[in-house]
Amino acid sequence: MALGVAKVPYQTVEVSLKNKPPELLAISPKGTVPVMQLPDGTVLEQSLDIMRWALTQNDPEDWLGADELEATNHWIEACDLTFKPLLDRYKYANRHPELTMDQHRAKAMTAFILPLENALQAKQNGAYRPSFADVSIFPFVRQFAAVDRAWFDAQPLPATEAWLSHWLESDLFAAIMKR
Ligand SMILES: N[C@@H](CCC(=O)N[C@@H](CS)C(=O)NCC(=O)O)C(=O)O
Repeated sequence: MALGVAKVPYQTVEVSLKNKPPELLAISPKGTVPVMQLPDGTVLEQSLDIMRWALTQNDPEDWLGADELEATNHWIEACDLTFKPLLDRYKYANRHPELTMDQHRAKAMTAFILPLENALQAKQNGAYRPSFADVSIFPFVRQFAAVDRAWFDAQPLPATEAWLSHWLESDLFAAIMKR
């Protein structure tokens, strides 16, 4: 989405993660995706680096908004370090039998989703401007919601649900999420 909003031309190469092509491993031995190679050969190995690079080329909607950097970093870090591991345990609960699926989900709710709901509710009363953090985080909240959509929809999370719908229904998401 950052590449899309920045209107940077790029090519995507789909790879099988079960059979990683040598061309991928040659430029990025860690073997995770996404990886971006620039025309000068520079390799960006983290999605956040790809986003930052794209928006440094062109940031028409001011997603990098320097004034909000601290809050942005807080949310991205909380998503990466706290929420993502809990999300994976909830998604693949059978691989993490130390807790039940519901218990994994409850931990993710307390640690991340409820604080996010509070932050989004507070923002609705002030000036709310979509930023880098929103786009970094909503794909993971989308995954969380999708594990048990009926359960998620029944939760009192009005701001989170509106925020998620906003991104999922955006033209930008439709343009990049080609199935
Ligand atoms: N921190 C990395 C995470 C990359 C990552 O874990 N990608 C997953 C797919 S979403 C992957 O490539 N998994 C394959 C593997 O680990 O073998 C980033 O943001 O780019």
